[in-house]
Amino acid sequence: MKLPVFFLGLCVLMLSACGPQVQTTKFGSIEIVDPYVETAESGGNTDAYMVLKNTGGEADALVKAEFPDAMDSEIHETKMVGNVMKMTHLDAVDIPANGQVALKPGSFHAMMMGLKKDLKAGDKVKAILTFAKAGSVTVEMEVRNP
Ligand SMILES: [Cu+2]
Repeated sequence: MKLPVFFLGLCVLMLSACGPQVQTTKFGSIEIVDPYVETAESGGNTDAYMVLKNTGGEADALVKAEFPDAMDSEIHETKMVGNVMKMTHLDAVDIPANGQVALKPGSFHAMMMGLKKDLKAGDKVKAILTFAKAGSVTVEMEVRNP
């Protein structure tokens, strides 16, 4: 029976041809690239990730990430301390001039705390990102499976 293999091949082709475009929001000299959050249940917490690019000649910093769908939120960094993963609360994530910083699993993230609803793969959540110099911008983040 060769059919399943054929369908699998077809799916892979379709994914590569019609895969989602990387979402980029330009905001002054800041670019917010591919923002997403991980699926989670109402009442729980989840992490938001994105790449922040700075095309300007001055350093900036992400100082706040607010989510209407969460009771609270904080900027965190996950670090290995010995062989234990620890999260520390940060006041800001620096974005170097003409550089970029990645909020990604095992590193910087914005944490949505006390979700007001289930976040399922494919849903969108709003985030209000505040930068020290650029100010505040609202972006939509896609919900993805971890
Ligand atoms: Cu965290």
